[in-house]
Amino acid sequence: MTQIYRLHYAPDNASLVIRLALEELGLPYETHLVDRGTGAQRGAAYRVLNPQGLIPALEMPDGAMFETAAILLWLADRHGQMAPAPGSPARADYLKWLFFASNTLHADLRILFYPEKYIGSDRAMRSVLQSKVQARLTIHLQHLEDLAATRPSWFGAASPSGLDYYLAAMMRWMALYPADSDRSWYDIACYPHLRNLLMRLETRPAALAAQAAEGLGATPFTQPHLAHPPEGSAT
Ligand SMILES: N[C@@H](CCC(=O)N[C@@H](CS)C(=O)NCC(=O)O)C(=O)O
Repeated sequence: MTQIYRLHYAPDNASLVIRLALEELGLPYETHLVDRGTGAQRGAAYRVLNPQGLIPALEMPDGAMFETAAILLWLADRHGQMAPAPGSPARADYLKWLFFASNTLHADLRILFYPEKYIGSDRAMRSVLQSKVQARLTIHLQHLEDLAATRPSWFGAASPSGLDYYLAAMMRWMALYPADSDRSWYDIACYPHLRNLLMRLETRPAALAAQAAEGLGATPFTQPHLAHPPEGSAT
């Protein structure tokens, strides 16, 4: 029986990473818009799927999953693509960097995007926090640039991994958000290996499909513009 997945998404949110993976895997899936304009991610109906009220959630025959990296790993293991297989020599390296992307890089990005959740409404305090987190993100990116230079089989290779798309989306968001803040701390030119990875990814059919579905524009990873989605809103 063909599995039908249902992706609960908002344009240009972390659900983009899962859409890219589903497309790359060639899997059939439905989408359901989580309307951020009305705060639907915090509503009771959505919290049945993800009690944290965060996007994405993926419904599957086994139930609903949340956490971007967990979904990526589950899909890769279930469909035998986009990650080194359990037991293979590269698995340990892949896992440690995937978890780094999720619990450090993405977690720090959340501080940059939602400083009020961490330090309250004082603008000066928010600005200090954001500067500190920008410095951390710069170090994280340099570590990933160094990793890409070693050309592992599961990062920046011909066949994309879940980590590739996860990083591409996060670098897109670094270039764009928060839309009302100074983003000069981020310069893709400082990371030539990562830029090559992003250039290759954005020409893939999976990226083209996501661009069309979420209104991401022609160069969504290397020279991104704010999304103009056919439905819903990014923030
Ligand atoms: N750790 C979560 C983070 C997901 C996340 O930050 N989602 C954002 C959108 S990109 C969200 O739901 N933001 C709405 C909010 O924080 O209220 C994951 O990896 O799935």
